Amino acid sequence: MNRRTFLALMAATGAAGAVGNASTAAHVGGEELRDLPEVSSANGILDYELNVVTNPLELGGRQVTLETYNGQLPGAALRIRPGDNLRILLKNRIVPVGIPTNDVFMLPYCASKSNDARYDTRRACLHDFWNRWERRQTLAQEAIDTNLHTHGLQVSPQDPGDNVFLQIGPLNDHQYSYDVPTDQPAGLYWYHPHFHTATAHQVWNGLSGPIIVEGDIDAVPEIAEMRERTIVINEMWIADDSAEVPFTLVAPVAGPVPFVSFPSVPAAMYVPLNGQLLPDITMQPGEAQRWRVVAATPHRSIWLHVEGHTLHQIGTDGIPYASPRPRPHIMLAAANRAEFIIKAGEPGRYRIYAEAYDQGHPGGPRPRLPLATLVVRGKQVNSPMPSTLVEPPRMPDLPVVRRRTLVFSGDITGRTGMGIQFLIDGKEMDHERIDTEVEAGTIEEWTLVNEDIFQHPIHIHVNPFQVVDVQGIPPGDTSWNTEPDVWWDTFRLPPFGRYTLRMYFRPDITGKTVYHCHILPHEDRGMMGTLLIDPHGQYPGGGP
Ligand SMILES: [Cu+2]
Repeated sequence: MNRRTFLALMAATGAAGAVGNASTAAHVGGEELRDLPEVSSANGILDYELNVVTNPLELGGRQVTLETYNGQLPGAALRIRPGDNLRILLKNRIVPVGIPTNDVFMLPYCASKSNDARYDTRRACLHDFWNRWERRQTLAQEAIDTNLHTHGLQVSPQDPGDNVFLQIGPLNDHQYSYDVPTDQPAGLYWYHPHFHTATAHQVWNGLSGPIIVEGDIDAVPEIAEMRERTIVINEMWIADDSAEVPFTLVAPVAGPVPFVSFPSVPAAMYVPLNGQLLPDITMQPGEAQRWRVVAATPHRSIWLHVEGHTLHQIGTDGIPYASPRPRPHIMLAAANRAEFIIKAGEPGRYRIYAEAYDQGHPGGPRPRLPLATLVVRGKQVNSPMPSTLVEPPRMPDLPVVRRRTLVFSGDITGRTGMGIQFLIDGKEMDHERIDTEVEAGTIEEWTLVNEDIFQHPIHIHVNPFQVVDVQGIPPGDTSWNTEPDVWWDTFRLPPFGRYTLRMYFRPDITGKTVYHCHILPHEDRGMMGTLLIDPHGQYPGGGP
């Protein structure tokens, strides 16, 4: 085993922090958690350029090559206020690496199908290749096309806003302009690529960054006094040999690296915080800090624990609470955010970790994963804790105009001949189709039914929702928050379970958008549907 493989294994198993030999693990663990670079709006405008560039980086002492925003892992924090105009010029400068050149041509594609009975003639194979090209499903397109999603911002899904149907090819630019509403709740949101079929690959590269909306909760006196940390948890799948994210199809397996690739590529999973493996987070005894955490993970649920400490949660998915809610641990499924106050106890070192968790993955429970160390030392202080926060958004007092049922299912056996599939109402994503049509200014209740063994964290764009009923939580699983007044933009479906959500489609935002599983390999393999929000009085509009 060479040193790099050893480090990768240590990172993958999360054991790096336990390695005592400093010369082996000099760069893994023990650095103080850094603050991300920030850019802030001024006079109601934040104008920023995001270059999606492929460049070398160091991760845990290892040289890797990643797709990044402006060369950073993760991207800079964008700090805005309700009512701002957020302008982002996205420039696609991805250089496809790690992809054998002949993979982009169709003859090798067909040669690789020579044992497949469905491709008995060259013509059938070329036809299939053309269909995949048109459906934007080839490896080449996964490599080089991108776009941007502002996750959780209640902004228009129409150009020049949060249009996730855009396909921004190599060397192309797109000017986004998001009008953030004046009633956007103050909290943590995030940005990441959303080009269907490419999303998992790009987020495995670590392409992500936080969006902080400042507002009323920042004026709570005790909170205004606190040291604030924004923590982005990435989950990165990096090949041993190339030190890049592999360009391959994946299937779920057991072990710390929960995927196998076709063709098989030995790889490791890294779960850095703000780009650092196993950093230290230092606090004084009795000091309270405000932590904002985003699970920018394409797959893993982060069941966050801080040894010996209570997490006083003040918001979920960017939306603040009326008062802090003390919790022994907080579950962050892929894409969830949690904001909480942590008050340091006695001097010492405390483990920060994702507890082992069974998220329905066919490879079995995900093992416990060390994330960081809380280091409490220095002069004793006694930071005051707030007892009340802000007035949270309220569900309008309107009748439920429509109830719907959506069925989520999966097939990893390949028995349908279509490979691994993840479906909603029996269908794969088709961006030309309208799956669900609603009217702005109304309230609906959707019951999401899971016919699959996976948990599926379902994200709905534009409008947050409340969960009124959950069925099928696995016995003894204490990770679920079913408080009916919490607002979510992403909520997990239990395996073979269901939940009912209530959603208000805000009247001022219309257009075509999506809902999907935020386990990104599931999304890329079809588990996404389109949502058309019609203007008030024009329902049903019929068609795109
Ligand atoms: Cu899923």
